[in-house]
Amino acid sequence: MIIKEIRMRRMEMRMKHPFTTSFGTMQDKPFLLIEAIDEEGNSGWGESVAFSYPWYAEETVETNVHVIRDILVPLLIGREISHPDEVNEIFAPIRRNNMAKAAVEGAVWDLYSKRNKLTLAEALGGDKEKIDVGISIGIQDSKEKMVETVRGFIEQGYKRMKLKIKPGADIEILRAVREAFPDVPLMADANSAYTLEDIELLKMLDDFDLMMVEQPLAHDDIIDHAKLQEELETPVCLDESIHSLEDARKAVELGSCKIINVKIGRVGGLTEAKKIHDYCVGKGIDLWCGGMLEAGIGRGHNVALTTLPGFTLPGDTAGSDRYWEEDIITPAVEAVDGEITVPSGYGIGYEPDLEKVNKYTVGEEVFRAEGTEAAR
Ligand code: OSB
Ligand code: MG
Repeated sequence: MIIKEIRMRRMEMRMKHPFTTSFGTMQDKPFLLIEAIDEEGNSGWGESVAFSYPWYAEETVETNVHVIRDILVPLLIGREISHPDEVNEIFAPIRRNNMAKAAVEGAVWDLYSKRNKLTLAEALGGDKEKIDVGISIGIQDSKEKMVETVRGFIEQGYKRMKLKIKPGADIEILRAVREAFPDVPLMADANSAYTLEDIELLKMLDDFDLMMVEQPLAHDDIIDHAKLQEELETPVCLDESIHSLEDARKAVELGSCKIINVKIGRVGGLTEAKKIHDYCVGKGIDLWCGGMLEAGIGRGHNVALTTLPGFTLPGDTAGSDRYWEEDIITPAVEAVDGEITVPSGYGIGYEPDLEKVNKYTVGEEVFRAEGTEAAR
């Protein structure tokens, strides 16, 4: 296939509820949608998961606009591609900027799957018809509020509860939730809010029978996480620290984690995510698919990735209604009793609803291969 045209839309949506982590509170969600169009007029869609502010990772919506427009699009446009894995190779000389790469590569994966009459899950090698999902719950104003919020999501059937924690909002909250729900699968995500100086506090996590603690220490650390894992019964899961197969290999070799949260954007796309998957399956490292508060396109990519067999634990891909009054895809992603049925349509299997996509579009740039007619 030849990528004849790439469209980059700036989107602005607002989540139903604010979401608070150790690094701050988010509700407005500016993001980018990428549409890649081939010589037959087929199109594939990708979503950038970069936020407007670099608190989770160094990329932002604006750095993604620059990198996609000025660097990635020129490398891809007008090129003959036989498989999306080639995009990973074409982008390899560009350092980092993984969310920008993933947005473009994701559009090519969707396009490739549609052209070849495959679901994206099939194209990736996934085999599940349903995926198990949990919920990520932001920091609440009080432990009572957290207990009630958890109760609501248990009633909805989500298969595990992930509580955001930070210094001052950690042990007492986990204790209250564990006492209220002695058997619920529970975990905590610190988004890098602690250091090894907090070791005594972190050891107290072992009292709550947590599935794991996610990214307790610095975003760019795998050494101290290895020291911490030595001291903890609770498995450490890495999120922010893992940007590539090489990062995963080093963390596993050092003993920095027992579990990895794979986010397509953070690792630079589905091809790299698959490489991490294959390596971790060989090493017995459990995986799950993380979330970045995505709208429907990115959510659809997450559903497809989770169908790979190594995604053994419930992920953060909740239903669209957890985030949005209306999503930009049809049908919306629906979680029933903590399960999402993988759609059977080609590509991501959720169609962009162009009326809604247009409603939330605040800008668009169109790039066309030189000397060619626009595909449409
Ligand atoms: O650390 O996994 C994280 C949201 C924004 C930034 C980082 C994280 C999260 C979540 C929410 O945990 C996941 C989701 O519901 O999409
Ligand atoms: Mg996390």
